[in-house]
Amino acid sequence: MAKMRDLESVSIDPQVQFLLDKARNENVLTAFDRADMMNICGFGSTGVCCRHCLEGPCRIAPNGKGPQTGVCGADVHQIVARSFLNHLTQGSSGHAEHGREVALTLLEVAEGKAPYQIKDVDKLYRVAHDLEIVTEDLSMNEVAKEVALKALEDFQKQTGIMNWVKLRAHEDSLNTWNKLGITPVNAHLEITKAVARNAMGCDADPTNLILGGVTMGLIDGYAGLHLSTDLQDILFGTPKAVKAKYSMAVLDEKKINIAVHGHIPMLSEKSVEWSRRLEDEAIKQGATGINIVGVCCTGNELLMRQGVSVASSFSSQELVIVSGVLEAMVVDIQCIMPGIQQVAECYHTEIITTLPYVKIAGATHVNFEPSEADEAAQEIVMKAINRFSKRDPEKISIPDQTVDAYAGFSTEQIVEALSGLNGEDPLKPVIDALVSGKIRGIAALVGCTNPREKQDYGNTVVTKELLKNNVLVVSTGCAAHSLAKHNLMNFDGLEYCGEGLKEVLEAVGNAAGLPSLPPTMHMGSCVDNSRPADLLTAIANRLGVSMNELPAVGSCPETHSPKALSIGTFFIAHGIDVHIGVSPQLSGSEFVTNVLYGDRTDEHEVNADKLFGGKLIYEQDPYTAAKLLLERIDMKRETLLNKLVAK
Ligand code: NFS
Ligand code: SF4
Repeated sequence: MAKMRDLESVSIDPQVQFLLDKARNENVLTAFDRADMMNICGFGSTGVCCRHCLEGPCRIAPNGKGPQTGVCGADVHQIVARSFLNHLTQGSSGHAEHGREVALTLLEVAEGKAPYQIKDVDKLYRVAHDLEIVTEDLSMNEVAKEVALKALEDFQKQTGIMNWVKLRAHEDSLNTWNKLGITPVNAHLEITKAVARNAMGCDADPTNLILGGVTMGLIDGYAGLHLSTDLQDILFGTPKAVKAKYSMAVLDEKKINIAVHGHIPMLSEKSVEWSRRLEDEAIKQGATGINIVGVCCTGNELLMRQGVSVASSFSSQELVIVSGVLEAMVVDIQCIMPGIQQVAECYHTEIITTLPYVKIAGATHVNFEPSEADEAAQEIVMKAINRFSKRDPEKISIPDQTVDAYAGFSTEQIVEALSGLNGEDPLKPVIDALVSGKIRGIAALVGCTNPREKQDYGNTVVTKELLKNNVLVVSTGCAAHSLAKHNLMNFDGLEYCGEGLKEVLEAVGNAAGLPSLPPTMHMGSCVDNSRPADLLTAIANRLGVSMNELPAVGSCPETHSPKALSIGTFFIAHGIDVHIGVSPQLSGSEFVTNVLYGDRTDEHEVNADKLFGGKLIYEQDPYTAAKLLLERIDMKRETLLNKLVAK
């Protein structure tokens, strides 16, 4: 048996340590321990192993000792670039599928075939107007149908530019992509093209392959993030500031506990509704009610719109089950560890999959279609209720301290809060603060937690270092979970902020009737990375500059998912620097790392910084990472201020 890390090395969250200890004592294996048992392969981890055809697998020996090309003649740079494109294609296709599912749901709702109501009618009309849909003679449902059809065109059209790129992209960024010939036409076409060009015997130019990867970033950003956020806001409401609770302690021993896990909010919204409607059935079973808790991004979606409590981020998802009080874990798509089924078999928890293309051997499947959402949600909640009596009292143990967090900071909500200070020109207070230096820059702290990494450590250290240096921090995804649990989304965390930043947060908060804004602002799930992008686009437009001129960065200290790579690439395509704290498995090719990590001052002819004005920063140590991000912020700040003075 491999030696397991001690509890403090696994997570900085004592509740996660507590449940991992319980799991170990009960001989239940979870991702943290499986990570310790895994031998890391030197070829795979540097990206030099190719399995693209049956002449292989081929691997390139490091240090020039052994074969330097695959059987087909592919060299190490081609192989590494292809494996990078592979990751990006995988990441963006997940988000594109998410967008398409939401678009189809909106269409069914508009046609009266699915039991949801359009919650944000204003946003529907705003989006319709910006998509140039003539709404005058149309009913609300007809407008919704037109919007849904425009969204679906982004998976069908054969020429032109994707509708959502036209709708949301900054003009200067779009010009850059057009010049490079990488602007996407439709998501399915581009994903198929990426898979095809990546096959044996196709694209063998590493630069061209990386540019193909940037198109995948744009697919992620527009067919995935922006399209999903816009349509989800229309369907389920645009988030407003909300107070909620975090940590494993949100589980309630007296209630039927149901964890909703995955990404798309269609099912989880209905699960919340039915948990309220079936409360009496729970009471009949001896429980005091039904408690829905969130895991991963579905948790973020429900938190943002319904204030539902969040139990766990990605890496500790199995430990929610180890509490012994979870009746059911209902999953849809993405970031669902198959391991939850093995863990569930050690307790009374029922794992329920819901989509025909995401099943887990051994789990229960309840098919979910938007048109039959009520029936499915009712069946799922009843299954959970019926599990309550199967609990093993010997195995029950839950930590008991929840943490308060403020969330719900959609771009619309931030602008509304800012208009308390300046109703005419809401962005002016932020811009004044940026110019005066009270705010040094803006950072989006995003991405995952990863069982190989010390949970929450990188996410919280980078954040605290940036806050201390007066960087305004917004957050999404599982990273937001790390920040919330460690008091960085409630007023206790204001102590980490530098004076200038604190002053601004308090001024905006006061104008909105609060003691302050929280130290970091939760903008939602990973598809809601569209929101920081929207905020930065608005600031750039207000200043009359390109996005790559803003002192803005993204940081993803603990990622595990290729989705984080494709989202990061989306930001780099706008010239926003992105830090990643976990190896992106590229180090086998100096050429590829030069293109991605290279600086605008490098001799290397082509690199991301030169093409887009932003680059990838790979740095494992969170303190060093924060320093590197601040350097880039300062570099861009100086140029921007000079430009503004000259104007
Ligand atoms: Ni994002 Fe959300 Fe979490 Fe990472 Fe997975 S849940 S889409 S990929 S692990 S943040
Ligand atoms: Fe080997 Fe080339 Fe086939 Fe890859 S594509 S497995 S390098 S022969």
